[in-house]
Amino acid sequence: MLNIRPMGPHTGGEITGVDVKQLDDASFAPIYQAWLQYGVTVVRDQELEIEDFLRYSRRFGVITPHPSKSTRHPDYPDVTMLGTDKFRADGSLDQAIYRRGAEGFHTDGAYDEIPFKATKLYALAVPSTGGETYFSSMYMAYEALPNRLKTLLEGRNGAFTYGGRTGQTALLNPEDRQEPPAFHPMIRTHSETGRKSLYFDPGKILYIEDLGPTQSDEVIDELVERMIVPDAGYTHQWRAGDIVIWDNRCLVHKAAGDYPPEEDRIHWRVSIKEPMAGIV
Ligand SMILES: O=C(O)CCC(=O)C(=O)O
Ligand SMILES: [Fe+2]
Repeated sequence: MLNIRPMGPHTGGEITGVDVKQLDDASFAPIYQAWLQYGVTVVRDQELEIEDFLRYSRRFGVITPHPSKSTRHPDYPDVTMLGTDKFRADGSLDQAIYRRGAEGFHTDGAYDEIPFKATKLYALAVPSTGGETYFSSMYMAYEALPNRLKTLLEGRNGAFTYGGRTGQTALLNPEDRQEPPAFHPMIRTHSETGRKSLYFDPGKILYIEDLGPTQSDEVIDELVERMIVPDAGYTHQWRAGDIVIWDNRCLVHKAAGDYPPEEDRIHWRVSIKEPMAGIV
């Protein structure tokens, strides 16, 4: 029987007693609602083929191939492989693969004009220790901002690129490294919940529009300090067969990146967007 329970004080929900391959619309509805409520949910104990994973993922939106072409699944370009090929031919560890997503809290896809609504992972192999994923609510980060910052950021866009101010683009092909920035409101109203959140990614933001470079950098530094607030988090401990999906519109996340490198930690991943206005 379908069971949904909270995993953290505000963020994170666990769904058990379901086979996502056999879900009709009526049974999917509470799962989607729980996802909107908790921001990140895990469905445990799933046995999926890649087509099952894609089919279930399409219930959440439009799957979009990730710009990192070198880590796409060879037969399914919509699927990114996480954690495979992490050793180079000479035996050295490729840190860009091993520590992917571990550099800091971030939201996926902010460099795109239509940023990612959701990211979904399916765990094929998990290490015996470490390798967690951390999440934190940006609704709560927004609510905790001083009024001075709420006022300053309201109606103002941030400029975002894949490599941000440090220009780290190791996983992109050279021809894909020079994309123009995408602009998004720093205070974002969620299209489904109507709640306001802070939309911020320290690794991808270049500047905040209409502030001079000095003030822009100062505000970015302050937001780094303020983006993670007490009780807003959830730490996911992976089990093989977990499907985890998070809402990039109102959550940031980060991989722990600290598992024993000789062990496997392998996921399929899809990036999911909202349908474009006018296209059903
Ligand atoms: O591997 C993880 O735990 C998360 C990696 C990440 O940031 C992502 O897939 O977007
Ligand atoms: Fe990520």
